[in-house]
Amino acid sequence: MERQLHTLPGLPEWDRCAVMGILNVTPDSFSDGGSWLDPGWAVEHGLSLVARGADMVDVGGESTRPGARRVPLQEELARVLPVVRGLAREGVLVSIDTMRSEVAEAAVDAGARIVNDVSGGLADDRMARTVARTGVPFVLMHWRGQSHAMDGLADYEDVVADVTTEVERQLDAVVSAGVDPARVIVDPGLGFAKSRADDWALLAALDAWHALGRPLLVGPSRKRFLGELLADPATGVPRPARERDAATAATAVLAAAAGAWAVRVHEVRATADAVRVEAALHAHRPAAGRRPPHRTR
Ligand code: PMM
Repeated sequence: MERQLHTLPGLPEWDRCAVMGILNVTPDSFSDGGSWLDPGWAVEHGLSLVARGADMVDVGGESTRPGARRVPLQEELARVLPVVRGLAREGVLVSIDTMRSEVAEAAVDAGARIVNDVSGGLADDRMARTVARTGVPFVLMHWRGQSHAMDGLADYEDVVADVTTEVERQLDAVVSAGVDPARVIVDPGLGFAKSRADDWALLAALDAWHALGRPLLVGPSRKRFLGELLADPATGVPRPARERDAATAATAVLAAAAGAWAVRVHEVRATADAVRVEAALHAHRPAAGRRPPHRTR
């Protein structure tokens, strides 16, 4: 199948799956919490993500790990704004990872060029109108509820059909609120109100997402389904989060091969290399219908 290239207004067009580096300015994110709370360190880390191959940096000030509680608005603003400003000033393409319209708006004012809302506009009913007003691309992730409750919400008849239908519904809602559909990126929300089996089923069916006609972002990085896959065979203890990067890069390649627009990862170098390998292979593949003749000896 020919690969669809998506043009998002205001963003570069990559001829391969793009890489979004993760920068969590939080004390408690599940794999990098506490590492980048100082704004100076956070900006340095964002620049190092770019140096290692990130096409954009996703700055978040509120952990969404399972069980996490909300942080006050002022705290979230204080965490992210100096970092967004510092990275934008250095020319980095910054995405703001937030469920709050106030944070989205202030971050765009500070230089962010993408709003990434893990609730896809459901957590804050002013989000869609705010995004429409700012005119920046919007990552709309599948979401069923806040982190403290989401593990109890992973109940699906058919996870692929249910998640895509719910994302379509979220998409209709944000478009009715004024968001330009050409600026929406969709995301299945791996690990958010999903069992491990649900995550695998969604990854196995990424091709189905092309029916939505929107670019696809996938966020497998260091998530539980990988930790459990790589659990210690003797004890059954999941592989620690920071030792899941090779599996993350492998998953990113599979997402790229399924036509994902971007992958969101903590450790950028391996994934940035891996998506380039995938793109080179794709470019050298004979066009559909022109299979090389079968050789016999
Ligand atoms: N996952 C996390 C946070 N933000 N945003 C998008 N669009 N997709 C994701 O899968 C996603 C996200 C949780 O991971 P983290 O706490 O390590 O950032």
